Amino acid sequence: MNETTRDVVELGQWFDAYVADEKKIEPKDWMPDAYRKTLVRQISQHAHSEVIGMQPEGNWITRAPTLRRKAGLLAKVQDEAGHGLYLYSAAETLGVSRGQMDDGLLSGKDKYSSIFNYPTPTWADIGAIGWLVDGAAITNQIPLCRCSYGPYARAMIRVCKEESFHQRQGYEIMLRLSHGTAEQKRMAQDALNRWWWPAVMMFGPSDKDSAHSAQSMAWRIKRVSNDDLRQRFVDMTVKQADYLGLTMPDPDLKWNEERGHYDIGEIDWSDFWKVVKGNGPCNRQRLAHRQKAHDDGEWVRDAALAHANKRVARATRDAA
Ligand code: FAQ
Repeated sequence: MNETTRDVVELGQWFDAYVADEKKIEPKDWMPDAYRKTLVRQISQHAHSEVIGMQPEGNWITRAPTLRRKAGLLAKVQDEAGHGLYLYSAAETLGVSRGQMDDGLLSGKDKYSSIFNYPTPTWADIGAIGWLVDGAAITNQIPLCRCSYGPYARAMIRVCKEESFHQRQGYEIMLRLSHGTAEQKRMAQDALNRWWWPAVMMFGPSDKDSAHSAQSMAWRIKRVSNDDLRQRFVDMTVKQADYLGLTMPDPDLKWNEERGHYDIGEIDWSDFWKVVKGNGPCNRQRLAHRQKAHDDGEWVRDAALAHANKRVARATRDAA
């Protein structure tokens, strides 16, 4: 074993013990290359999801039924932009630039959550997204507050607080619609029918097919497996649907006394992979819209950079 290899082995042992002791890894700490790469992949995908995730709901800001609903939705969509920023900043601490991440998204190389490739044809979709999509996001993100990487874990604490407000505003929309006129109840049921399975799939492939889970759990990046998170979401959401008086679009859904959980029907994984690979109902539209926003924002980036360069030049001159 040469000196360098021995150092890496020792550092690796230090890293494993440190993480096992529930201590946080910070940007300047030593970390295995693969740990860094996994974090960059997951955090940047998460950031892209927040940013692309503004589009399905943004579609309804100008058409929200009341001023109160418009203000709530506007605040929610703005929050998602903020989540994207915290997450891009967390990923930058790992040595990747915002420009590299933008390129990854816009070139189609990087993934973002499958859930944001479905359309929002009615106002009830806004209720269903808040209730189901934010509900699933919180279920996934609460354990990430205990992630071994400090900047990601800390970003998640604030994100979860805001997602909790989002989930409630969505559920309240569903409550009003499902207790409203027959037409409103029909809209709420239709939205649930269309969003349920995509929300169940958001947690990613089942544990046996999840390429990264075992290593990510060993490194304490992920704290709960995809299937266990999915089960938590199902158990919580079935009761909420009962309270709304809506029917889950799954004839095989039933309480399993022995397991103490709900069983669900078979998930159509072919539909999930079709969407993940770029062929869902709105994939192309979402990326084209993001590309246009990026192009339109070029002058803002140029102006910010020119301002920053001017400040650096002034500080250098003053210091001389
Ligand atoms: N969509 O081995 P695993 C939100 C990919 S934020 C697309 O299990 P991993 C807030 C996965 O990347 C929603 N791709 O992977 C909001 C991998 O491909 P790769 C986003 C998916 O990383 C609400 C491959 O499949 N949340 O909703 C999906 O261990 C309303 C194999 O999968 C996060 O990103 C999917 N659903 O576990 C915003 C949370 N699932 O990279 C606006 C953080 C899997 O090898 C409005 N992320 N894939 O090419 C995570 O917890 C994890 O990354 C998982 C996937 C659980 C998503």
